[in-house]
Amino acid sequence: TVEPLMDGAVVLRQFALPNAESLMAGIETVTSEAPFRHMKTPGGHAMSAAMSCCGDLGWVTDSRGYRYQAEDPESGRPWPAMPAAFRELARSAAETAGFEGFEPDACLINRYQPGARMGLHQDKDEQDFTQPIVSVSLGLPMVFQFGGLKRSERPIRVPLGHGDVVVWGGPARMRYHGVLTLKAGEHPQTGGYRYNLTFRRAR
Ligand code: MD3
Ligand code: FE
Repeated sequence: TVEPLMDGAVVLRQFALPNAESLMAGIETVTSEAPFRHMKTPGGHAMSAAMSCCGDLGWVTDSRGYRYQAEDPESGRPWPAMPAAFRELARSAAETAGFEGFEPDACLINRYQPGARMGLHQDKDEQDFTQPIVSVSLGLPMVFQFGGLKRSERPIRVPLGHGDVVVWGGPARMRYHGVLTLKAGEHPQTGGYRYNLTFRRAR
């Protein structure tokens, strides 16, 4: 079902459910080459979510700032290739939401353990804001916060669960967003974690 969230944003409930096993296998393959790590923000704080990336470009943060780059800074090697199952899911979700021909060049993998969160922020390190962002939730449920174009605007809360996919584009692309603190739990496919795949066109 296509559930409009706000102008430019739709939730595709359980859209990724049939592919959940292959997505989890993809996460396993990618993170065996580029292990999860807690990157540091320019302010020196460790991100509470552990991250890895795949595709031509990966998102990184360190003392120098936020950016996309082709190499994993931990190994100096290119990021692992984006698994075909990832690419195809992102493309079909975008198409279902009305964005034809989405070809992500970057996939950020976030892994949340209980207590992890992501504060309100905008995604603005990409070059083309006409391209949508596709996000896939796997494992433990969490509450997503979706705000306005200014941080001061009060966000709405959207619960997201295993297999839910959200597509953000057009007027929703620059909205502030974040996730509330993950509560402890146990999920049959992911154990004590929540994973989020975020597909982007970075360049
Ligand atoms: C709404 N991740 O990695 S994904 C991020 O659940 C990030 O891990 C969150 O925000 C997570 O940057 C949320 C959903 C998301 C991603 C990009 C957006 C929502 C967005 C860009 C604009 C508006
Ligand atoms: Fe974000």
